[in-house]
Amino acid sequence: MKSSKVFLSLGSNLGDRNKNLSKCIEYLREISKIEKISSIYETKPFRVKIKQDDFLNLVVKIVYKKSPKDLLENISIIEQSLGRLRSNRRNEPREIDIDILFFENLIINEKDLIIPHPRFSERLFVLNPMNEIEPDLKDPLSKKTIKELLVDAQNSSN
Ligand code: PH2
Ligand code: MG
Ligand code: MG
Repeated sequence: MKSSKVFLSLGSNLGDRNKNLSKCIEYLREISKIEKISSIYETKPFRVKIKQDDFLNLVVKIVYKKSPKDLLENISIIEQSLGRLRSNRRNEPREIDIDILFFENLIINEKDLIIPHPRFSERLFVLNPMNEIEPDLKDPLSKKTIKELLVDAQNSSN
Protein backbone atom coordinates (compact mmCIF):
# COMPACT_ATOMS: atom_id res chain seq x y z
CA MET A 1 0.00 0.00 0.00
CA LYS A 2 1.15 3.54 -0.60
CA SER A 3 2.93 5.54 2.09
CA SER A 4 0.96 8.30 3.78
CA LYS A 5 2.22 11.25 5.76
CA VAL A 6 0.35 11.42 9.02
CA PHE A 7 0.43 13.83 11.96
CA LEU A 8 -0.45 12.64 15.45
CA SER A 9 -1.01 14.63 18.63
CA LEU A 10 0.23 12.95 21.82
CA GLY A 11 -0.82 14.04 25.29
CA SER A 12 -0.28 12.74 28.81
CA ASN A 13 -1.41 14.07 32.19
CA LEU A 14 -1.35 10.98 34.38
CA GLY A 15 1.59 9.01 35.83
CA ASP A 16 5.14 9.58 34.54
CA ARG A 17 4.22 11.89 31.67
CA ASN A 18 7.68 11.99 30.03
CA LYS A 19 8.01 8.22 30.18
CA ASN A 20 4.52 7.76 28.72
CA LEU A 21 5.41 9.97 25.76
CA SER A 22 8.75 8.29 25.09
CA LYS A 23 7.27 4.78 25.39
CA CYS A 24 4.49 5.84 23.04
CA ILE A 25 7.04 6.97 20.46
CA GLU A 26 8.82 3.62 20.75
CA TYR A 27 5.52 1.83 20.05
CA LEU A 28 4.81 4.14 17.10
CA ARG A 29 8.22 3.20 15.68
CA GLU A 30 7.02 -0.40 15.45
CA ILE A 31 4.07 0.49 13.20
CA SER A 32 5.46 3.42 11.18
CA LYS A 33 8.51 5.41 10.21
CA ILE A 34 8.91 8.48 12.40
CA GLU A 35 9.95 11.54 10.40
CA LYS A 36 9.73 14.42 12.87
CA ILE A 37 9.04 14.92 16.57
CA SER A 38 8.25 18.34 18.03
CA SER A 39 9.50 19.58 21.38
CA ILE A 40 7.47 18.73 24.45
CA TYR A 41 5.02 21.46 25.55
CA GLU A 42 3.68 21.67 29.09
CA THR A 43 0.09 22.91 28.80
CA LYS A 44 -2.89 23.70 31.02
CA PRO A 45 -5.88 21.37 30.54
CA PHE A 46 -7.98 22.93 27.80
CA ARG A 47 -11.78 22.68 27.95
CA VAL A 48 -12.04 19.83 30.42
CA LYS A 49 -14.95 19.54 32.83
CA ILE A 50 -13.15 18.12 35.86
CA LYS A 51 -10.08 19.66 37.49
CA GLN A 52 -6.94 17.83 36.40
CA ASP A 53 -3.17 18.10 36.13
CA ASP A 54 -1.21 19.83 33.38
CA PHE A 55 -0.43 17.95 30.19
CA LEU A 56 2.73 17.23 28.31
CA ASN A 57 1.91 17.49 24.60
CA LEU A 58 3.81 16.98 21.39
CA VAL A 59 3.17 16.27 17.72
CA VAL A 60 4.82 13.58 15.58
CA LYS A 61 4.96 13.20 11.84
CA ILE A 62 4.99 9.58 10.69
CA VAL A 63 4.96 7.70 7.42
CA TYR A 64 2.31 4.99 7.55
CA LYS A 65 1.64 2.25 5.02
CA LYS A 66 -1.84 1.08 5.86
CA SER A 67 -5.32 2.63 6.02
CA PRO A 68 -6.69 5.24 8.46
CA LYS A 69 -8.85 2.50 10.06
CA ASP A 70 -5.78 0.31 10.56
CA LEU A 71 -4.00 3.25 12.18
CA LEU A 72 -6.93 3.86 14.50
CA GLU A 73 -6.71 0.21 15.61
CA ASN A 74 -2.94 0.39 16.10
CA ILE A 75 -3.36 3.55 18.16
CA SER A 76 -6.04 2.11 20.39
CA ILE A 77 -3.81 -0.89 21.17
CA ILE A 78 -0.86 1.42 21.98
CA GLU A 79 -3.06 3.53 24.28
CA GLN A 80 -4.16 0.41 26.12
CA SER A 81 -0.60 -0.93 26.37
CA LEU A 82 0.31 2.32 28.13
CA GLY A 83 -2.36 1.76 30.73
CA ARG A 84 -5.29 3.62 29.31
CA LEU A 85 -8.57 1.99 30.15
CA ARG A 86 -11.17 1.44 27.48
CA SER A 87 -13.78 2.78 29.89
CA ASN A 88 -12.09 6.22 30.00
CA ARG A 89 -14.40 8.81 28.64
CA ARG A 90 -13.43 11.84 26.65
CA ASN A 91 -11.45 14.42 28.61
CA GLU A 92 -10.67 12.33 31.68
CA PRO A 93 -7.02 12.35 32.85
CA ARG A 94 -5.06 9.79 30.86
CA GLU A 95 -1.62 8.17 30.66
CA ILE A 96 -1.67 8.75 26.93
CA ASP A 97 -3.99 10.11 24.29
CA ILE A 98 -3.06 9.71 20.64
CA ASP A 99 -5.18 11.69 18.18
CA ILE A 100 -4.93 11.59 14.40
CA LEU A 101 -4.66 15.21 13.21
CA PHE A 102 -4.09 14.74 9.48
CA PHE A 103 -3.82 11.74 7.19
CA GLU A 104 -2.35 13.09 3.94
CA ASN A 105 -5.10 15.49 2.84
CA LEU A 106 -7.92 13.05 3.41
CA ILE A 107 -11.24 14.24 4.74
CA ILE A 108 -13.03 11.48 6.64
CA ASN A 109 -16.34 11.82 8.44
CA GLU A 110 -17.29 8.59 10.09
CA LYS A 111 -18.84 7.91 13.47
CA ASP A 112 -15.60 6.69 15.06
CA LEU A 113 -13.09 8.51 12.85
CA ILE A 114 -13.05 12.16 11.85
CA ILE A 115 -10.03 13.54 9.99
CA PRO A 116 -8.77 16.29 10.17
CA HIS A 117 -9.26 16.18 13.92
CA PRO A 118 -12.47 18.19 14.53
CA ARG A 119 -11.04 20.44 17.27
CA PHE A 120 -7.40 20.84 16.29
CA SER A 121 -7.70 24.43 15.06
CA GLU A 122 -8.82 25.78 18.43
CA ARG A 123 -6.09 23.95 20.37
CA LEU A 124 -2.85 25.78 21.00
CA PHE A 125 -1.44 22.55 22.47
CA VAL A 126 -1.72 21.14 18.92
CA LEU A 127 -1.02 24.26 16.83
CA ASN A 128 2.19 25.26 18.64
CA PRO A 129 3.98 21.92 18.13
CA MET A 130 2.55 21.62 14.57
CA ASN A 131 3.86 25.09 13.79
CA GLU A 132 7.28 24.03 15.01
CA ILE A 133 7.58 21.02 12.67
CA GLU A 134 5.29 21.84 9.67
CA PRO A 135 4.14 25.49 9.64
CA ASP A 136 3.24 25.46 5.93
CA LEU A 137 0.98 22.41 6.01
CA LYS A 138 -2.45 23.26 4.64
CA ASP A 139 -5.59 22.15 6.44
CA PRO A 140 -7.64 20.45 3.66
CA LEU A 141 -10.89 21.91 5.06
CA SER A 142 -10.16 25.58 5.76
CA LYS A 143 -7.29 25.68 3.20
CA LYS A 144 -5.34 27.71 5.73
CA THR A 145 -1.79 26.90 6.80
CA ILE A 146 -0.89 25.89 10.33
CA LYS A 147 0.92 29.21 10.69
CA GLU A 148 -2.29 31.10 9.80
CA LEU A 149 -4.49 28.94 12.01
CA LEU A 150 -2.12 29.53 14.93
CA VAL A 151 -2.43 33.31 14.52
CA ASP A 152 -6.24 32.97 14.35
CA ALA A 153 -6.32 30.85 17.52
CA GLN A 154 -4.03 33.25 19.38
CA ASN A 155 -6.30 36.14 18.44
CA SER A 156 -9.54 34.50 19.54
CA SER A 157 -10.38 35.23 23.14
CA ASN A 158 -10.52 31.69 24.54
N1 PH2 B 1 -6.65 16.83 25.49
C1 PH2 B 1 -7.96 16.89 25.58
C2 PH2 B 1 -8.65 17.98 26.24
N2 PH2 B 1 -7.81 19.00 26.74
N3 PH2 B 1 -5.72 19.98 27.08
C3 PH2 B 1 -4.38 19.94 26.93
N4 PH2 B 1 -3.65 20.95 27.39
N5 PH2 B 1 -3.76 18.89 26.32
C4 PH2 B 1 -4.46 17.82 25.83
O1 PH2 B 1 -3.86 16.87 25.28
C5 PH2 B 1 -5.87 17.84 25.98
C6 PH2 B 1 -6.47 18.95 26.61
C7 PH2 B 1 -8.80 15.85 25.00
O2 PH2 B 1 -8.11 14.84 24.44
MG1 MG C 1 -7.74 14.00 22.47
MG1 MG D 1 -8.16 10.59 21.65
